[in-house]
Amino acid sequence: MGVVNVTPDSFSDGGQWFGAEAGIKHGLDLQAAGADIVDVGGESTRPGAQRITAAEELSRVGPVIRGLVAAGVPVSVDTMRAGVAERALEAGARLVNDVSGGLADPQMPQLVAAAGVPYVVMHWRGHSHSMDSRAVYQDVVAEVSEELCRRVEVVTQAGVDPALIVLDPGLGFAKRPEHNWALLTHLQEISSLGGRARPFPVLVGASRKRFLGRLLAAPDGTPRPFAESDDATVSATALAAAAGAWCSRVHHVPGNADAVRVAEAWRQAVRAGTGPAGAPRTGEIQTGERP
Ligand code: PMM
Repeated sequence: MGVVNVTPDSFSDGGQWFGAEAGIKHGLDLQAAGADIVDVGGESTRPGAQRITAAEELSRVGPVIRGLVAAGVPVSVDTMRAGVAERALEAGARLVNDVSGGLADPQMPQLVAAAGVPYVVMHWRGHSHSMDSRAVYQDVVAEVSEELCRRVEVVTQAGVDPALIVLDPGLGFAKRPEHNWALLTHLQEISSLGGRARPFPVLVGASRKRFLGRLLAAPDGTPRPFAESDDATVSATALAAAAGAWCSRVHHVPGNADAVRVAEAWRQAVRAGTGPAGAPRTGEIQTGERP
C-alpha cells in the first residue's frame, strides 16, 4: 500500500503532495512502482497534530481520489470520519482505512457495513494531541489484542462482515519504541486476537516512523531523518511479510514491493520444505562453502 498524504504537515512527507495535481501524480508513481493499493489521507495524525474540519479534509482528498480512480488505481481512504469515507466511497475508493478503528466516529462502522468494503481497524487510544501520554502498557501485545478484539465486536455488531476486516496494531499510535517492536514480532497473536481459529489479515504501518529513526540514530543520539529510514522500512516490510502480514503501508514503494516478493517466496519455500529450485538444502551446504 503506497501512501499519499494530501496534508501540509504529515510527519514523514508533509507538504510534498499537498494539492490535487501533486497528489494524483504521486499516486500514479506509487502504483507504477508496485503498489497494489494507494491510500489517500487528508488529516495528519503525527503526534501532537490538531484536527482539521471535515470540509477541509474532504477538499484535500476528494480531487485526488477522483483523479486516481479515473486512472484505474485501486484507492483506499485514510479517514476517521464517516462523512469523508462516504464521499470517498462514492468517488470510487474501495477500502476504508480508519486509524481509530471506529472509535473517533461512531457512525463509521454502519457506513462501512452498508458499503460492504474492506475495513482496516487500527489499534488507537485517542487523538494525536494526547496519544503519547496514553502509551502505557503492562503487556502491550495482550492489551492491543484485547482492545482490537473489542473493536471487532463493536464493528461486527454494527454489521461489518468479519471477512472484510483487516487488523492493524497501530505502530507509533500511543506506542513507545519498545511497544512497536513487541507488536511487530507478535503479528500472529494480533492476527488471531489471542486464539481465534480464523485469523484476520494484518496491515503494518512501520514506514518512516519515529522508532526506526531512533533505532538508526547517529552516535550523538540525533534520530535518522524520516526520508533516510526507507531502507529500514524495507527490512521491516520483509520481516512482517515473512511473518504473514497481509499488507505493508509505505511512503516509498520500490524496495518494499521487492521485499514482499522475497517474503512470499520465503513463505512458499517454508511451506514446501525446500528452497527455490536448484538451491541446495541447508543440510547440503558444507561449512565454508558458498551456496
Ligand atoms: N499510520 C499513519 C497514517 N495512517 N493507517 C494505518 N492503517 N496504519 C498506520 O500505521 C498508519 C495509518 C501515520 O503515518 P503517516 O502520517 O506518515 O502516513
